[in-house]
Amino acid sequence: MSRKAARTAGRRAGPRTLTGAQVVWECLTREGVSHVFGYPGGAILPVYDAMPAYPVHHVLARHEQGAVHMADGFARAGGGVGVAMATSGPGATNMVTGIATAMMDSSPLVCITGQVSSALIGSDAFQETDITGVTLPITKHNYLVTETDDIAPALREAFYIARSGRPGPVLVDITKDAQQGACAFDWNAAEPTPPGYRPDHRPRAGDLRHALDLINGASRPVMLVGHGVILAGAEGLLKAFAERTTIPVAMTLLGIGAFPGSHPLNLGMMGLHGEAWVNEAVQQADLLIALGMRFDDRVTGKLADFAPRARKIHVEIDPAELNKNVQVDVGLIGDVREVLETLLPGVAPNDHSAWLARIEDLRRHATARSIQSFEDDGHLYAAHAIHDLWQATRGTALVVTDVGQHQMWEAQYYRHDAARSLITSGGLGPMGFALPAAIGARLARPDADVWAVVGDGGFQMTMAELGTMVQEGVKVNVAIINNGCLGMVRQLQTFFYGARYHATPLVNPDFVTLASAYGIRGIRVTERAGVTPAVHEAAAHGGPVLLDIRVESDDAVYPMVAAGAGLDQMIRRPAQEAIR
Ligand SMILES: Cc1cc2nc3c(=O)[nH]c(=O)nc-3n(C[C@H](O)[C@H](O)[C@H](O)COP(=O)(O)OP(=O)(O)OC[C@H]3O[C@@H](n4cnc5c(N)ncnc54)[C@H](O)[C@@H]3O)c2cc1C
Ligand SMILES: Cc1ncc(C[n+]2csc(CCOP(=O)(O)OP(=O)(O)O)c2C)c(N)n1
Ligand SMILES: [Mg+2]
Repeated sequence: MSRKAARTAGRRAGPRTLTGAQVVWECLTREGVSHVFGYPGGAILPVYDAMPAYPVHHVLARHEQGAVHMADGFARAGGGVGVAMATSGPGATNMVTGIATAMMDSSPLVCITGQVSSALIGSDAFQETDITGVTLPITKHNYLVTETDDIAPALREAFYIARSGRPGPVLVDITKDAQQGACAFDWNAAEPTPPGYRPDHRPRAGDLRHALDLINGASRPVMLVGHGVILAGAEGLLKAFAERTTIPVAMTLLGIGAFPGSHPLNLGMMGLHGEAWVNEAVQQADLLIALGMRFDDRVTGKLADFAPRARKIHVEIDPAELNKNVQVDVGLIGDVREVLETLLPGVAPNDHSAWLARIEDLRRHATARSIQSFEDDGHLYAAHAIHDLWQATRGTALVVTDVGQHQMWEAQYYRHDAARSLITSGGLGPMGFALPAAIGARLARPDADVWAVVGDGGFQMTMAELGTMVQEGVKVNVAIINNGCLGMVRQLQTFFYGARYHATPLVNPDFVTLASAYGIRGIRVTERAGVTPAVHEAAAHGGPVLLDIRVESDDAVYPMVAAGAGLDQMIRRPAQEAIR
């Protein structure tokens, strides 16, 4: 069915008789879904069989984990809801890592699984897994649908819940007999009315006044900006707020891009691998204004020592996050965009030049220890490779990272000016995220220059998705930061386990040859001078390009706050002489 025909069908009055499988696609079409990422099997086959009549493009992943990460990357890049689909049993259980990833990072997904027929439920039938039971703690909500009539209400509610309030993944498990049955399809009657679910919160007037008093009276304020600002689309308001108040902005890993990286008020990333001056500023601040971030333990370090001199304001859409980790003076429950809109007229233009000068001093001091200021000693360091990738792409790429050292170096050395230009898994941090999430991101934003920056370990967890990339004709460039080891874990062994490197060295395949097996151009880079030309070659090439960037393995991400230490007790990079 063409898009036009589908729209006409949508306007047709009165209920029509459809199979459950057709209802699934009707609902997806009416929800505006353009792509579904999935993998078929017996229990979901009625749905797949009905698919061709609908204007939705199905992307066949190579593994259901990949399908969910693709849907997640699609949602994070494009701002809509990502949709993934799988069969019962192993198909559904393979989705678990992807669903948990989306849950931890508040990413809106609808995952649809087939289930054995309702008469067989509980009989240990072939490929029967209680997936609603399995995913109960890792979904925002889930449904087991055993009646054809219930499919449309469940799916409409699933989309509503996934995208409203604090976004998150919702799973809809549909038995095979419900897919095969028939019902009178009535879109309007399926309007979502989930009982007890109230995602619309507004802060109290008294709390707003209190917040304004604190903001207007602070002399060493810092804004802590998180993913919620991007989810709310509040970047413009944040910039106006920061510029009017001249309050500097620190970002969480997932908040990167919410405020332009090149803006003079941008401090950079805070946290256990945050920049030294940012953590020091947080610790010295007299006011923290936390916007759409959840005080993750990677951000706070030892809670008892966190920002001891600061009053704290927390703007947050989920009441459960308020005073969960950090006790605050003022909690403003609501959408950060609406809250900033309300606060903006009441904030006084301010001059914090003395405070900004003090932070600038901290920054100058820390920069002397940055690897960027070290002269080239013939080794290729990951930080240099990422810095050069940033320069060669003029900072305009949409970068999707995996998990590990390269992820932290990307956050430190690739400067992001736009929201949704860095996609990374923060809360769960599953290796294998980058390649499939980058495929989803590129499908959501076909004009973006998408780069997957991935470790040699994580790449091998989902590298089969190169097949999806080729089958779909998707141009994602891949930069493998190849240090020959599980770098982030090796780093822990270096510092805390007497440099006993058990189970962290990797024997890798020849990634360039591997790429060629998929018909993908591969380029090996072994010295710093090779990075920029390789990035330019990738940009000029019509299809995807894979760079195997061989970097120094004996390196660590600095600064580093050890587990249980305060945010200002950072292990710093030794001076250049010391590492020679
Ligand atoms: C190896 C590794 C190292 C890491 N090191 C660091 C580090 O050094 N520094 C760091 O910052 N992170 C680090 N992380 C990431 C960290 O674990 C967390 O994922 C991250 O700090 C969470 O950022 P966040 O709170 O902004 O985003 P999320 O976890 O996505 O939380 C967003 C918050 O915003 C709220 N929200 C959503 N929508 C709205 C809205 N419309 N209005 C208001 N509120 C809203 C949500 O309810 C939620 O509380 C690391 C991760 C890994 C894997
Ligand atoms: C699925 C999964 N297993 C284990 C880990 C623990 N872990 C975190 S980082 C890391 C090493 C990653 O190595 P690599 O992908 O090569 O990246 P590097 O740190 O070397 O840049 C490991 C094993 C994880 N995050 N995810
Ligand atoms: Mg590695």
